[in-house]
Amino acid sequence: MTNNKSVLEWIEDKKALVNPDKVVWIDGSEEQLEALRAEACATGEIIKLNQEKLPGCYLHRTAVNDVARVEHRTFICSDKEEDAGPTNHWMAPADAYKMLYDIARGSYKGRTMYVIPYSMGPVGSPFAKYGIELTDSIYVVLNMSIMTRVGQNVLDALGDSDDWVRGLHCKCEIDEEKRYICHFPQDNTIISVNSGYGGNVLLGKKCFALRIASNLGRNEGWMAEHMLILGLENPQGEVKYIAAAFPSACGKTNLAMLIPPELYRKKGYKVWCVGDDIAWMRVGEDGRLWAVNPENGFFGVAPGTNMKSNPNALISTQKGTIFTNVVHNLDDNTVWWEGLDKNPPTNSLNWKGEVWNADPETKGAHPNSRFTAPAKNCPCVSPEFDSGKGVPISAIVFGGRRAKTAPLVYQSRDWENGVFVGSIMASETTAAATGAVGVVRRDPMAMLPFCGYHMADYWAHWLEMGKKLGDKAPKIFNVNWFRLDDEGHFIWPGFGDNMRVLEWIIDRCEGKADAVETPIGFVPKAEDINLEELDLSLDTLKSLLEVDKDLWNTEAEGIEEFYQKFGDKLPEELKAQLDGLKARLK
Ligand code: OXD
Ligand code: MN
Repeated sequence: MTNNKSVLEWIEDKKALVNPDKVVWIDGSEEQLEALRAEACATGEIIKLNQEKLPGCYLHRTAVNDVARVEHRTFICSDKEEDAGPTNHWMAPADAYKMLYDIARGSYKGRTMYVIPYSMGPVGSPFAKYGIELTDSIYVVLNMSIMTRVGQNVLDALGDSDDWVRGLHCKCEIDEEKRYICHFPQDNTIISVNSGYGGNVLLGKKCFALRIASNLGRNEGWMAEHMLILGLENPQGEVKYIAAAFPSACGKTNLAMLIPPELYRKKGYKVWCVGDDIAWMRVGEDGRLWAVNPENGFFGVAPGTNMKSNPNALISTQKGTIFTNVVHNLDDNTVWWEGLDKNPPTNSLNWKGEVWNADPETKGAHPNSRFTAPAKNCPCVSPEFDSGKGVPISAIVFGGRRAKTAPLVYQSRDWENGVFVGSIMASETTAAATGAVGVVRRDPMAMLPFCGYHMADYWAHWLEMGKKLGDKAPKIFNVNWFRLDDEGHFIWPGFGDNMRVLEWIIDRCEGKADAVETPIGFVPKAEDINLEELDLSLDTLKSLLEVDKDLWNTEAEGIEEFYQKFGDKLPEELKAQLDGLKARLK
């Protein structure tokens, strides 16, 4: 399929290491994928679901010890430990290669090596980056074929180039004690052993599109971010794009596929989903920041997804989807998960494949059970989804889950202050849900587990990007949908009503809305957030926009303590931002 020497030599080398019975190149054709699905059904690796109700859909169960990403076994193997920074695990490259090769050696014996050429980003786009993943798992092949663009056209676009990311995945024995997800930024290489779970083995996603790509972006002058991208269309048909970063479990997929409240829909507002997890962003010829979603599908959390919380996500899963670790409804050969509806199937198997029958004492689906769905299935997928030139970003939005401290929305003073706002992003642990203020976990730009180099250098890169963008830089905001009242109830309705906040954000970008200056930035005048057809008083909204100086003084102490981790590497600009905040809080 290719004459590319760097590709052929690397594959020969890895073949000699893992010793497969045969090698199969994935060409991206439907015939080949269909044959692989049949083979995986025959071995029980996947289960074909009811093809009338769920055409093209399958169910897979992982090993019970292999159900989530493993941050404590994820390593950045840069030459110098200092380059991985205090927020990553590090291993010396030579030691890591030796250990991984010892684990991988001979592990494909009796198995097939699948060679997956894939593209992150539309093939041929200036944003696109190519990779090859070797795997001994058909499940990985089928998932990669949904999540990325796979096949011959990728090799054609790559040509003779050596500029591609090497990925080796070996299932081995799924031994937790020997599970490693290692990244070698200096070699553009990823090696993953002893796992079969999505986030650890679909190497295009977190491993390439964030950890390796954040390094590429730093070296090449662009940004790889853990962000959704959405387009907001107004009644005049103009679309403005927003990129937003939230830590896991803060509703990124829901916001990316938001359905505006009826009053907005009637006026002609629409939201378009460009991506729900990752954004690659570059300065365009016009000086603005342009973004693509490098992925081609959604790897979403199933529990809680339903026709109310996110109809667009649920509809996306109704064809061509792989479900992992959900309930198998044996009555009609479909799937179920907690929060889908109120009718758990009484004749069913749980995520482990054990008889479950809607047992109220145990969960049927794993809390991290997933769907892998093609982006094209999404009813609100952006017409620009496949655009090689990307979409221009007007606003960057950070957010987290805070019971009290952060207001519903505020705008940073400028780019530099916005980088500060991103760097101090935090969420509270679930204790917050019961009313107590939970433990604060800092997750700068939602990149804590995904930044492939020293976090302080990453902030310096953000500051550098701001200099390049100058007055064309997107405006930077922070939102918090999760303020609680004294009884521990959410005050803001969230979901589709978040549209009301997005509207203010876009109005601010266009100079159409006023704001009130506070020590942390600019908050809306309460009257400027549209509360029509919403059961929320102006006074309540005012309380949501309050900035409490005592809480922020405590917050400033927490930030100072967090910043100490980064020592001398912390950019002066951020130190100055913290000092500025403290002075304004006096
Ligand atoms: C994800 C995550 O799976 O951020 O996207 O954990
Ligand atoms: Mn994510």
